Amino acid sequence: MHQWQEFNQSFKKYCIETLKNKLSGLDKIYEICVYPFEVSGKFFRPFLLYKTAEFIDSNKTESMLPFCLALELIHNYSLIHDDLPCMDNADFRRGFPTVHKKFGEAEAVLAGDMLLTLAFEIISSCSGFQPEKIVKVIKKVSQYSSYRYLITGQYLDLWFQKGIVQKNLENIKLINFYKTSGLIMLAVEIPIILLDPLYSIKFKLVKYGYWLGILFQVTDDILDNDGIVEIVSIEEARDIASKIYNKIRSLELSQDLLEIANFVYSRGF
Ligand code: GRG
Repeated sequence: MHQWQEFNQSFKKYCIETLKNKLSGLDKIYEICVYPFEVSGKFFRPFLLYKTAEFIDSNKTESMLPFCLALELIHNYSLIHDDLPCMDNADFRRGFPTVHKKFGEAEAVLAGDMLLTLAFEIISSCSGFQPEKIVKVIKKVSQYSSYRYLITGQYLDLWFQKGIVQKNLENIKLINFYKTSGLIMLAVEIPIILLDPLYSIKFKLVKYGYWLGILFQVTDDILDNDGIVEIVSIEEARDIASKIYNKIRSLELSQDLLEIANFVYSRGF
């Protein structure tokens, strides 16, 4: 998607500039914290947030950038911590050494802590919205990044790996949902809170975020040949992906939001 590439170019600059400002005078800390943004990923969640906001109110997209950044900060924190030796013990991410491989384990723990907390400072500093709405966003981001989804998902995954949680399809689906969907649902639900669309639109968008999060993880597992694909065949996983994709299509949202779903879906084929 051409628009996505354009967004990514300017958004990457925005992320790096903001980190530079926030961490000015802390050169070594900045070097560590900015590294995941220099070797950046797809910026899927920020782009989704931006496009959801555009669908609701095309005049409000620029005011969404701090929220896009906050989501990407939280996403990167979760990846840095997930890669640690005590978790997934990964040496590479996005084709580059992981943060702990490049800078050390304690440094990586602290960088993750820095990005997570910075996300909340950035959200709470947003002017231009009613304070009640900002508080609502902070509450939702806190819940989805912790006990509701992200951290609970990580606990379940840890216990799944240790054999404490049973290895079956239901549990894999649950773990995937918790680990992946929280931030994707936030990308859709933050603009809903801030821009207050009509109830009928809101209802469809919430469903879109829910199904897109699940689709994202199913096709990620197909790509990586793990997760759900350890329990069901690739064909069955693709069948699950197709059913979810059809649910998203039937929502009849905008062409742009459908194209995002197309991107996610087609990764699995
Ligand atoms: C709080 C330590 C901790 C973990 C929370 C998010 C998470 C749980 C673990 C990270 C690893 C993982 C399998 C996450 C699932 C979500 C996922 C598929 C992440 C990759 O997202 P992409 O493809 O990555 O958007 P890029 O590199 O493009 O940013």
